[in-house]
Amino acid sequence: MRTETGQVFKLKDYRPTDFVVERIDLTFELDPKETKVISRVIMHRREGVPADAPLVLDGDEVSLDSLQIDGADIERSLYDAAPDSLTIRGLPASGPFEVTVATTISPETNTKLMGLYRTNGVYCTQCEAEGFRRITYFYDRPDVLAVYTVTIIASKDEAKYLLSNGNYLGGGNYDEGRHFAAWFDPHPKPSYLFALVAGDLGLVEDSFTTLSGREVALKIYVEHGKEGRAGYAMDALKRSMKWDEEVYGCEYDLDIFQIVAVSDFNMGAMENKGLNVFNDKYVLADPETATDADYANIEAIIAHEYFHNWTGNRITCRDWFQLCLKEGLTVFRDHAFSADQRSAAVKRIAEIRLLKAHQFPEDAGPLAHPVRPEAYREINNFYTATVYEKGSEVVGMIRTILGRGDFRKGMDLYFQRHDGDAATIEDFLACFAEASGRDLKQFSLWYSQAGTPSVSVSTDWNEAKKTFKVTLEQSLAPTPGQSRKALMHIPLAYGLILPDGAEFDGRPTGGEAGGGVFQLTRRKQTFTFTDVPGRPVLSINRGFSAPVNIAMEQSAADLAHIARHDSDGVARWQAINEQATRHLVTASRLARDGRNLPSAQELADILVAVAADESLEPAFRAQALALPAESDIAREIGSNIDPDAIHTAREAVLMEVARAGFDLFARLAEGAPKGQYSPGAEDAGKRALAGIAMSYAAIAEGSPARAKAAFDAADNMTVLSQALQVLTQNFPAARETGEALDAFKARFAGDPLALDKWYSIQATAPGAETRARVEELLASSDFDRTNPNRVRSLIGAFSSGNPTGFNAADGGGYRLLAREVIDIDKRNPQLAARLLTAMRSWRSLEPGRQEQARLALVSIRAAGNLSTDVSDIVDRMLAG
Ligand code: B3K
Ligand code: ZN
Repeated sequence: MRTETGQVFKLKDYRPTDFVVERIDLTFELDPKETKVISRVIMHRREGVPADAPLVLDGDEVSLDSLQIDGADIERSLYDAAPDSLTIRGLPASGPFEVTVATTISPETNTKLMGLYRTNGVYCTQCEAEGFRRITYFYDRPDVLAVYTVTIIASKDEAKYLLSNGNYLGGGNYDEGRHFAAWFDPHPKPSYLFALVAGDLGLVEDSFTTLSGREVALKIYVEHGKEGRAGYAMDALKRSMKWDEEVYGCEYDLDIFQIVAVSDFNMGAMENKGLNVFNDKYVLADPETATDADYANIEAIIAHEYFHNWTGNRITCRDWFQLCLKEGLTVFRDHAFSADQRSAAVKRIAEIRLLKAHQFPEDAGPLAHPVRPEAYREINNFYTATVYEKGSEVVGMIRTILGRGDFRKGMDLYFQRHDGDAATIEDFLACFAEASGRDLKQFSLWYSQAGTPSVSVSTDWNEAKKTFKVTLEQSLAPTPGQSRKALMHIPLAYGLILPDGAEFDGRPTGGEAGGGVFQLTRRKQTFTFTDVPGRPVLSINRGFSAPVNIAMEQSAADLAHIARHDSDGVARWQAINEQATRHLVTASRLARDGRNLPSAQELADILVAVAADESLEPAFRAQALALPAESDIAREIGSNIDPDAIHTAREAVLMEVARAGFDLFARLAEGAPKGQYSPGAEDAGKRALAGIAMSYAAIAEGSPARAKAAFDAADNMTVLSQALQVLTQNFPAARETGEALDAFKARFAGDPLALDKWYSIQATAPGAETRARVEELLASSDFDRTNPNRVRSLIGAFSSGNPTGFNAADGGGYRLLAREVIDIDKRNPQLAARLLTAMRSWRSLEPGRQEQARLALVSIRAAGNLSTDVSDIVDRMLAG
């Protein structure tokens, strides 16, 4: 294990390398235990660097076999080889030279899934962020761009396909039973984009003709027998390629684009140049095994990785502090793609839900960090909702401030000016400032200040003068390492909805507010509208134009007015969701204090009316019916949280809504499309509405019969897993008899991805008893602890998707997670650290649970021998 040194890397310490890499040739002789890697690097000393400065390359658990300079063995006194670095002295003061480094690595015993490893007999790499240094000694940092040639030699039986980045050069027989292949990638790239895959795989092929007529071969490699499940991914890839040409003018730039699906992968996927490697969960789909949500994820992630070709690969990051430069921007692009392919409003609602569920708690707790962090101990811990999701929101705000035209000009300038660069956030912002003539200095604080700003909103209607005033006041609470905050530039989209439902279109005085957006730049600003014909209702932060918390006393009648009349579908949902949240927060507080719960009749009426409104698209109605999750309610309450009280309150509301709309729900539950399954948004929306209606109807009936019937009749995974979920989570008796669970398990015994759902559904059954079931599943012989998807499906689902089970008052859930994190950390630190972040909001729990959580965290720290990944998370969570 890499020793934890406590070393902190800082943005302000950035400096370029002493040597400039020109090109690299890699040769791999693959072997499960002893893979030989030869790296030949041509480089030269950077101008101005002292002639005695040594070359220091990165390594991680690598050992050196031999080292040559310009083909000659180097004197022993001129280099030091440690597992984590290679230092070479006496290199030429000027002119190019060649460094040849030979290392041996063991893919089979590489359980961290970083560098070169084996999954299901397939050799595969993951190099972002710092995995390349586990293959050979190199300048493993994103600002070192080089042209790569790669030769792979392997046994023909073991590895039919030998793949790397770029275009195929050629290959053939090598020696007894072995063959080789060579690849050349003409686009200079950093080492984190290097990839190699070798194995016996099934292949699905297609092609795409680019805007300028270039024919690109498209290849998706999957496990044998799963070729039939790659069709949707291929289709999503072609749509992505076309979309990027149409919307951004970005064309693909190699002769071939390849995707490999593997079953052991630490994250979703990886955008290696021309050779994306995917968690097979985000490639494989057919109606029988994948849900509508799986299809939507596949579409989004295929697009995301493909879009990285321009935002990430052609223009990469200068250093890892700039991670959001590629991630936030690429998420922004994949969101826009999905919005275009599906319903934009429904897509945006899902994004808002996700942002609030994952990013807001991160920003409010001990792991809060700016979108562009300024320091890290372990970069892998910064692939966060803040960098990705908030990073995307920040790009969205640039578009809101500039308008679509200037935004596009800024993007064009960015592509044109920085193609081939390792760029920074400053470079990015400068393009928009130049293209629009706007000063984005204050706006740039979104990149450096952590925390979710709050905006308090008050309004004042003067009936006599027909004026309407909107006063906005911003604040931002301290976050770790940032006690004082500067004022932000917050673009808040708004609308004034008149009594008759029409929108008032006059402009206010008091600040910039063009295009229906208040530009809040001072602490407090009042915008005054005149000649308003009647008392308007303010719809604020429409479409969630800024990732902020809005504090506003808005009456239920006003929210209902927005929900009915707002021209923006997202704003209508926001108003409905706000009403539901308010009610649930109040009810949860009362439940915590042991008081009677308030009637939810008013809320139920609103939800039932929306559900019944056939002028609205089914997917929207489904979103409106989905009450805020228990974790959403906890986030809104913010402190002294009692998950059991929240659960009780929410269950009571579910029951009231279910009873209020029973007849409607029973009818809607039958509304799933019949016949041939289509994963498209329209049918998916109908299934979503039918699914949630079925769960309400079953709740109202208090009987599992309806869900069991749905389970038995299901002809696709969306309906099947939804039914199993209702049975298992709402009807403990059905869970105990295990009839449906057993049937599901037997049916999908040979299908790990489908079986993951079986684990998750059980792990998220509410109540303290679930922990015992999780322990049982953990102990069963078919639970594979080395497969990240499986681990996440059980331990991850339990700890981040089961508020009452995981937060059981006796602290048993925390102890379970601590024990597993300590164990997993020995093999796969990244996975362990990620699981542990489930506890990031521990300080907002009521005192008893808080103490149990603290003890569990302390026990992890006390375990010793932790990876940098886990100790960084645990230390930050306990700090302060
Ligand atoms: N860039 C990769 C993530 C790499 C994570 C490294 N710990 C996937 C993506 O965001 O597209
Ligand atoms: Zn990405």
